[in-house]
Amino acid sequence: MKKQIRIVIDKLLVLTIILSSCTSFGQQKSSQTDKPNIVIIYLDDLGYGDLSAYGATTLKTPNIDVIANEGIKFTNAYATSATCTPSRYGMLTGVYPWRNKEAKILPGSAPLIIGENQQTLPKLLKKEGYQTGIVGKWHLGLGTGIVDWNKNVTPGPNEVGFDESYILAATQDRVPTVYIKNGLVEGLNSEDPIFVDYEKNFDGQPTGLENPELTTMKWHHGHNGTIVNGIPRIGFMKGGASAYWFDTDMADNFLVHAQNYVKNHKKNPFFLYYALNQPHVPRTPNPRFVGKSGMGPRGDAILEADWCIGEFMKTLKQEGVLENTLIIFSSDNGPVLNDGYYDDAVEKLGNHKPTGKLRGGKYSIFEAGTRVPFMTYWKGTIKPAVSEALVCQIDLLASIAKLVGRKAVTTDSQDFLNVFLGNSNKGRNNLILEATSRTALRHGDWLMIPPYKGPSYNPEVNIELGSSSEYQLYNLKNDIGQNHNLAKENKKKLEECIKIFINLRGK
Ligand code: NG6
Ligand code: CA
Repeated sequence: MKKQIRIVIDKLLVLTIILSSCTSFGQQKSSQTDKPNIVIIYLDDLGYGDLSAYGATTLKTPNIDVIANEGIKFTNAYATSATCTPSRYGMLTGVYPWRNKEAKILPGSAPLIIGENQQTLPKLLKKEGYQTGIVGKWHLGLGTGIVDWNKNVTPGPNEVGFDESYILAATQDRVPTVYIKNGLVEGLNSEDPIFVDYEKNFDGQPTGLENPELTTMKWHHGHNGTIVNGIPRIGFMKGGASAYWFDTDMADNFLVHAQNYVKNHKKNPFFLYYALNQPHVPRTPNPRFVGKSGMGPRGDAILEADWCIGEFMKTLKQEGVLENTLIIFSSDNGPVLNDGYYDDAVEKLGNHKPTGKLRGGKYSIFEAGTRVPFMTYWKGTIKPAVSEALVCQIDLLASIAKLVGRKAVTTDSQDFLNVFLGNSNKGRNNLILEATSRTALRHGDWLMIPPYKGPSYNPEVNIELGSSSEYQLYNLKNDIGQNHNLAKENKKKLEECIKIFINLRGK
């Protein structure tokens, strides 16, 4: 009798295993045929050399490394620009930012620079039935000119394709220092309205310039306006105290919102743009991370971001959508150490090289301005690889359109879905790069920078900007550090690059 029961139990077990493997086969199949969820994880000012997967040794980023090592790690991938606003504009619209003269670092009071009729990545996905959300840094302008922050702030992300938005308006170092949820300042008390001004201060409001004794973080350049949480900001603000964010829990707050977005939308395809605040200034890691990198707040903020991403990935797994989600990881521009506050980023750097082997940094037309970590990850669909293909964040629009069965009408964005999924290594032939209104051409292995007036070096941030009165031509295959200007030696290649550049730039 006992033996018979044993046999029945064994049979049931075998049946369960067969059934469960059928289900997982079914899921596997549907993950490739159904519309996958799409998540863009975007960091702010993370450099090419800041991740252990990209060669950092003193900073360890195990969670981001999983995306790099189990997905495709791109080594020749670019943001469209060396600063935030233009990069984000390029990625979300698929249009080169230098085509829009408003696409430059914006104050927190600037109007929205994406046209309400303009094509955007989330709009395109909505047409295919996607739910769309943004959590984190926006920095593409809000409203049409004069914003009343006490009313619905519109147009904004919700008017250019996002069903749901939970954002910081500009940057963590700019006013207003509040979260905005679907156009409304979160936690605002109508008896204490909020006002923002970028030209002049409000009477009696302390500033970093006049009241340094009230600051806990000291400003180095800029950043001497209204003080919030001891941190002097860019711009002036009064009122709205109940709505102010706590800088040290910003990362946790965005993480929870990103996790909740997944939990609340997992039943149907979703697109989530998770735009983290780290490691942009002011670097305010939660006390849990303070001192963990030995590199001061910049290193600690990167470790905090790595933890957030690990937690976010756990949520995707726990909610059962990891195998049906394409994750794209990147950064909006290259690294900077001192970006306006004394925060030990320079003093405690040690041997760490945020730019890796690249020259320049944030704001620079040299490589470190725009060449950034970039990975694609889709568990069960993308095979681990390293790709040297030349690609740009601007190509996500056309490539994602292809993924969901649409054809994007676009001049600048190119479809490299096969490259992003690891089925091809053939990327772009040409790419125009931008840094603070200057442009350069990447052509194959070559990088050509036309002559530019203006300083070649910014002493405040200690970064070479890449401007020179002469043409510069570098062969990045042999000279990734851009040490040998071949413009005089290789006139033929220079002429070829100038022609292509003029053709693409249209002047
Ligand atoms: C600069 C700020 C810098 C940073 C940057 C925007 C000064 C002196 N410097 O103007 O601190 O906020 O703008 O960074 O104010 S970005 O990553 O959003 O482009
Ligand atoms: Ca940035």
